[in-house]
Formats: sequence, structure tokens, C-alpha cells
Amino acid sequence: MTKPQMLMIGAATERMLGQLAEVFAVHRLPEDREGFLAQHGTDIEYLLVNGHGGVPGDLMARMPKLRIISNYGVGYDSVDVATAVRHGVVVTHTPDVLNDEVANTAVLLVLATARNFLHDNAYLKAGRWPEEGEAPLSRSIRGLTAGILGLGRIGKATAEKLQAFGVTVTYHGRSEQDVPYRYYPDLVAMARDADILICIAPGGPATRHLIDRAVLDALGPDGTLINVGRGSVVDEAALIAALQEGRLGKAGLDVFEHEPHVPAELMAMETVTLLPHVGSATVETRQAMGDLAVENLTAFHATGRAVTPVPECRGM
Ligand code: A2R
Repeated sequence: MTKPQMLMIGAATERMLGQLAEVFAVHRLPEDREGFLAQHGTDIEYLLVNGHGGVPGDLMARMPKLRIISNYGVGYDSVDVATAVRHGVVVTHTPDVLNDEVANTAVLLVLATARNFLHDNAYLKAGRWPEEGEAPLSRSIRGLTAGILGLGRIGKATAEKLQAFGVTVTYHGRSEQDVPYRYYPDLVAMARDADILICIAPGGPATRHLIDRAVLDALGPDGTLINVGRGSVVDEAALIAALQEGRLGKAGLDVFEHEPHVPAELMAMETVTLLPHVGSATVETRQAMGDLAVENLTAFHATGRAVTPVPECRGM
């Protein structure tokens, strides 16, 4: 029997490729996109997309037999879900299996920015310790208040961990939840009362630039912005200006507006800790995410039901 045709956009691990090859005839989208789509577009039923890549609606239109898009990541803002739903295409993602890792990344960024560890690491390695003596004092996080924008699966895991460090947690989202943390219906008000603002909200038009100049000014010169959600949620130009003008204290960022491009202004600032979108990037967590991304495709092939469809596709 011929295997069903599957297209892969973006990278996958060897383990994923091995699992997929047992069930599907796997194609990678080549440089010559047009040539590939002209030859194979009408045969593709299954699509795997790396969370960093995307599936615009016009690409879906070139694959009329497409049945499912498995997104290798929890954030699926780069997939045109509305068009997928209109075409009867199920979109899936990889929730929960990365909560712990991304929460660890958020806490590590909180600690790294407060304690100046990357600065101090560079200070030691540059041979400055014997020459210049002790590194400057840093700040403790005990007793601080963190405002979480997006108290979802990852946000809740982050909140639990922060409490172990003596940090008080508050949160903002579109609705109040049954949790032991103070809810702020207004983001600016939360930022005003917080020492650290942690963004773990999804990307997309609804959250674009939610963290703007007004929010950053409310956070203030002693405040710290941490972003492990999506770069698009923060107005990056406003962030750079706030840091440069001393209206905001520090930032710890794992995500950016135009990845993999990071503004030189951010790279130049000692008060900013930067990571290349590695929130979930451990061998263990990527394996769990990869297994789930593959399982969504194989389960759908076997039973017609995906394991973890995105909320918009539940019941499809
Ligand atoms: O608004 P709510 O109460 O539904 O809370 C959700 C919040 N959120 C928003 N908050 C304010 N304004 C919005 N327009 C808005 N849209 C969503 O973000 C919820 O508490 C949180 C998202 O939580 P989950 O859906 O459980 O996502 P998870 O697994 O925690 O991942 C969050 C994001 C991913 O979308 C990737 O962008 C990144 O972290 O890895």
C-alpha cells in the first residue's frame, strides 16, 4: 500500500523523522517551493510545521487534500488557523509537555537579570576579578512582586516556582481565574504594582504590542521585563527606548519581534539578558514535544482524531 503524503516545513529531530517515515512518505519543503507545490501540492494530506515556521492561508490553498497541520510547539500564531478551520483542516500543537522547561527559563531569566550573573561571568572570564576586585553588588528577588501576563499552563508553572524564591505573584489576562494570586483586569495597573513583568502570553493580532510604552513606563526605572511568550507581544522599539532612557530598569528576553534578528541596541546593553528562543530547547523536552507532534499525525491517520488539537479545532 502506498504511504500517505506528508510535508514537513522547518526542522525535526532524527527520532521524529524515523517515527514519521514508518507511516508517511515524508517530503521536506525545498527552496523551490513553487516547483514542489506544482508537482506534489495536490497529494499532501499531512503537514508538520516547526513552531517557528508558519503556514499561511495561501499555502493551504495549494494543498486541497490537506487534512491536518501538526505544529511542533505550543504557540501556533504563525499558522493561519481561521483558514484551516474554513477548509476543514485540523490544527494541533504540543501543550503541557513544555510547561516545566519554559517556566524554568522564565525563572532563570528573572534570576540572571536580578543577580547580574551573565555580566559577572563575563567579568571573571575577561580576567577583571584580580585586576578590579569584586564584581558590583546585584539585587535579591526575595520579597519582589512578579506580574504575569498570561497565567496559562506555562504561567501557572512559573508562578509555582517563583513562590519558592519568595516572590509574590499577580496576574493579568482576559478573565479572572480561581487561583490564589491577585488578578488585575488592567495591565498597566499590574505593571505599576510589579517589580517584574513576565510575559507568557501567545502571539497573534490580539496580543500584538500589549506591552507598550504605557506598560513599560508603569513598570518603571526599577522594573524588569521578562518575555518567554512571543516577541510580538512587546513593542520592541518602545522597549529599547525605555531601556536607553532609563524609564525601564532591565530586561530578560527569550523571544523577539523579528527572530532570528535581534536589534543591535538590545545586544549592546549590559542591563539586558538575551537568549535565542531556547525556552523549551532541551533534549528531553524537545523529545516530548516531538513525540506529541508525531502522535497527532499518526493518531489522526489511524483514527481520524488528533490528540491535542488547538482550542479552535476541538471537536473537529
Ligand atoms: O486571557 P485569558 O484569561 O484566556 O488568559 C490567557 C492569556 N491570554 C491573554 N491575556 C491577555 N490578553 C489576551 N489577548 C490574551 N490571550 C491569551 O495567555 C492564558 O492565561 C495565557 C495563555 O495560556 P495557555 O493558552 O495555557 O498557553 P501556554 O501553554 O501557557 O503557552 C503560552 C505561550 C504560547 O502561546 C507560546 O507563545 C509561548 O507561551 O510558548
